[in-house]
Amino acid sequence: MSSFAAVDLGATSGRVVVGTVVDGSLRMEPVARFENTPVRLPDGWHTDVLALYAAALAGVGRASREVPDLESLAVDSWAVDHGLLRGGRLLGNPYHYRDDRTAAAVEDVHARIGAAELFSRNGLQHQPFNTVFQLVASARVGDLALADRVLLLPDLFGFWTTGHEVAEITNASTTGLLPVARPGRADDWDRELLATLDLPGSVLPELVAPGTSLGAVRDDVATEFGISGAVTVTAVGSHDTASAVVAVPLGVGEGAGDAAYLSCGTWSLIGAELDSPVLSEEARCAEFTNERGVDGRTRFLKNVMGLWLVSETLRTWAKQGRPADLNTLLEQAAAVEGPVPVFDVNDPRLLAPGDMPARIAELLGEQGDPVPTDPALLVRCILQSLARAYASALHDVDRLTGRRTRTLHLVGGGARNTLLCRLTAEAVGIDVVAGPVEATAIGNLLVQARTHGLLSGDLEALRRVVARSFPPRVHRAGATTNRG
Ligand code: LFR
Repeated sequence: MSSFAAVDLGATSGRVVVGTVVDGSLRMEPVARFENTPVRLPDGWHTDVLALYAAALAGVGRASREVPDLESLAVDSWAVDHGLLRGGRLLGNPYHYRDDRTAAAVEDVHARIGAAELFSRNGLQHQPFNTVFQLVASARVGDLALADRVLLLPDLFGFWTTGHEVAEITNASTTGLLPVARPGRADDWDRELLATLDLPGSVLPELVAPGTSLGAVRDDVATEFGISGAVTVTAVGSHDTASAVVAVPLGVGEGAGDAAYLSCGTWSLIGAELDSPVLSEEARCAEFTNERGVDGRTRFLKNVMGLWLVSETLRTWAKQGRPADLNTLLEQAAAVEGPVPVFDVNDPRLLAPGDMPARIAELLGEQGDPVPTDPALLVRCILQSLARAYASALHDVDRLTGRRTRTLHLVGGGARNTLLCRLTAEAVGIDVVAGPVEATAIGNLLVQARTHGLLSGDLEALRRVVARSFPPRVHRAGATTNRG
């Protein structure tokens, strides 16, 4: 019975999860969990990629010893971040996307190509951290000229473990340097855009689709981490959101066009799965993105700031010597009665690491609202503000696509947050179907299992496996029930 290891790198932690298909259901077992803490150096915020690699591979080694028939591993992570390499050597610790070094690069890029034209080429929501801006920032300080290769983080792991340099296409679509999908046109990097921005196209590797086998784990890696020599590395939807969307039970028991998703973790990605991108001026102005999904689908969605607002608030309190327990706060926040002030969670001032309560207080102050001093009240204010943003984004999804959403699937860590699910159901006014919590790891495992012949069929077939294996919890505006 073959097993697969998903290495899922998240904003605050990474994990290795082993999955097996038994009687058409997916069984999962966590084997390792490790911290991911961005490190602030004098030149900015960085990801400690070597620590992540060592912890992830140690986890795969453990899986390989405990599960003798481990067939493959696959890595997914957050998007846009990358390593610069020369002659196969990593040139430095990758910057973290929350670092604000790209401000001047955004201006440089827009001086050469207007925001509307950029959107018409790459279909992406403007984010100052999109790889295109990061690369221009690296070029400005001379770093890019030292590199002969740029690898997004999961592809960097793929290179270190197999020796093959590729760019998996779902994650490549978040760089800003890949043209939107057009029927009948082969996929390639946007060479014209690269030339316009004076970026060397030669640093970008060959594109591969999810479901491509990258080959066996290198002997030296297998020996170092105690991984069986038979284990291979598979490219899946290596953008975590792409893998999460695979595991949304969309269209199971409902009309395909009736459902939207909210992948809710550090970020909240809310949108619909479409056959082709929406490139209207309205979509650009509403800050929607068209990212590539697995099997050529389009992830039409909006990035909403997400539970980062809560985690960074807790981190701030801990640094100030006032640590708080999230579960207790959520219980207290659920009991809050009466009106709570709300703020714009998408305000760019909330993006960078730092004192989150102070920045929220500033936003509330600007609109003349009282600033909650009680921690539980602040948490309630954040969750209610998120729910309002979800309702507005979902309204835009319908407006921009001409669909009418009747069910919202909420997957990821946020599905565990009953208060958030309830507030979301109240704000959007339709059923919120919560789960699976581990959607990203599940999507990663399902694509591996399909690549290696344990499952077959389209995404709908994979989603039926999800629905069978992980019954969701339904939140209605006034009540919560278990389904399945
Ligand atoms: C979610 C995510 C989002 C991306 C953000 C930054 O984890 O991948 O999709 O916009 O992180 O990379």
